[in-house]
Amino acid sequence: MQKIDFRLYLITDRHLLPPNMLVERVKVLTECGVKAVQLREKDLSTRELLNLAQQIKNNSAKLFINDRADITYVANADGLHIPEHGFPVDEARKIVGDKIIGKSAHSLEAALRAEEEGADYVTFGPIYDTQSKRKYGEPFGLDKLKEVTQNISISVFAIGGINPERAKDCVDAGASGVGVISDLLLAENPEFQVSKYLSALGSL
Ligand code: TZP
Repeated sequence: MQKIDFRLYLITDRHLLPPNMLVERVKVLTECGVKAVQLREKDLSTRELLNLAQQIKNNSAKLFINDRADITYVANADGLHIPEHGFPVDEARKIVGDKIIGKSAHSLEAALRAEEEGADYVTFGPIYDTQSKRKYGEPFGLDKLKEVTQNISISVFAIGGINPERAKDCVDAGASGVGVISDLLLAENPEFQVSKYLSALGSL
């Protein structure tokens, strides 16, 4: 199993930012201490996504690609993140070998299945209300998070409506870390915001 050596996991959504700002924003956040980034831009062409991946790859953080084993391989990213109903992990490994593979889980059953398939981590959520609540469904809350963290042994990243205070509560519920979109991408003071997360999450 691959070692997950980060607690703060930035997930992208370029639509939250002004046009063409994503690469710069990710660069700033990684310079502030974000150690893992998932490129989650589901509406880009293969060529556009590859281009973005290659630009973001130059940062010091680990790079994960959402749902695209081919781009993970070609861009030599560090890992692949598979949606709940995406490739089974063992099939994805035919393309990405022993790179890190994570999977989204929206239930305990899905988290158990991901672990059994050989995923290195899961994201579980939404834990809290998110800005785009309808898109991600009703929030699960900390009790459901706890149920997942108590029943699987791979790393669990809590996702959905996370902020630094909530990150601490998620870790207390057994999460290894948190996946964050808007609270990092839209932070007015990225350095301060990242430092709040890093102190809330603690060291590995
Ligand atoms: N999966 C569950 S909630 C979510 C995803 C991708 C979005 C989280 O976004 P935010 O802005 O960090 O609440």
